Amino acid sequence: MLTLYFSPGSSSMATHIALNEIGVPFEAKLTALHEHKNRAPDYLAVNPEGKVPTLMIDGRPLTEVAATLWYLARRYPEANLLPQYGDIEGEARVISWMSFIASTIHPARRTGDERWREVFVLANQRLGPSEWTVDRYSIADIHLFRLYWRFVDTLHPAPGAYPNLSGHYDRMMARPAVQKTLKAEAAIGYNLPR
Ligand SMILES: N[C@@H](CCC(=O)N[C@@H](CS)C(=O)NCC(=O)O)C(=O)O
Repeated sequence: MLTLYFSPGSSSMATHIALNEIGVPFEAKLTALHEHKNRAPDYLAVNPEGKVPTLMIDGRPLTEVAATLWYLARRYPEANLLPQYGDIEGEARVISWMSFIASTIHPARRTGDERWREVFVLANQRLGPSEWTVDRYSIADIHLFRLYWRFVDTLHPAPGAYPNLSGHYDRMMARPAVQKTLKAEAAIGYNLPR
């Protein structure tokens, strides 16, 4: 049994998209950040760091977006959320992107808008004209999309400022699993800090 602790529009959106891509049944537990539910004792017992997402796997907590995505992609290979099985270099490129996203892109928002814009210049260059981050659609695209979605929604970059990311965003938005996730989370309400 899978349970996702989530707060709309936050990092947990990436895991939520992956669950919808796979189509596996899961329980969604709202852990609203604006209500500080992530600091409640019952949630701290699940994840002492008080961050979302946490994915419970038969009662065992798995934290960190990248790990939850990797777990889902590996457990449900039929969803094709990783490069071809056995493509070691392809898998390493997925890890490279997700490490870059988690360690460079994600913390940038807290540093300030200038740094936030700067990391997406890097991501735009890194993506280049490719359709997806690594060969075919993968969990790295889901991870990247969640953060770029947040950036677009907050800073509204000028059209053409990040042409490669903008194309990637459009391709992501065209995916039924992304639409399903955005609709479900918007219906609850984003309520995210600036
Ligand atoms: N390194 C974590 C970061 C998760 C994270 O920062 N989550 C934020 C929401 S986007 C959170 O839960 N913040 C609440 C808090 O820090 O109190 C991951 O990749 O999962």
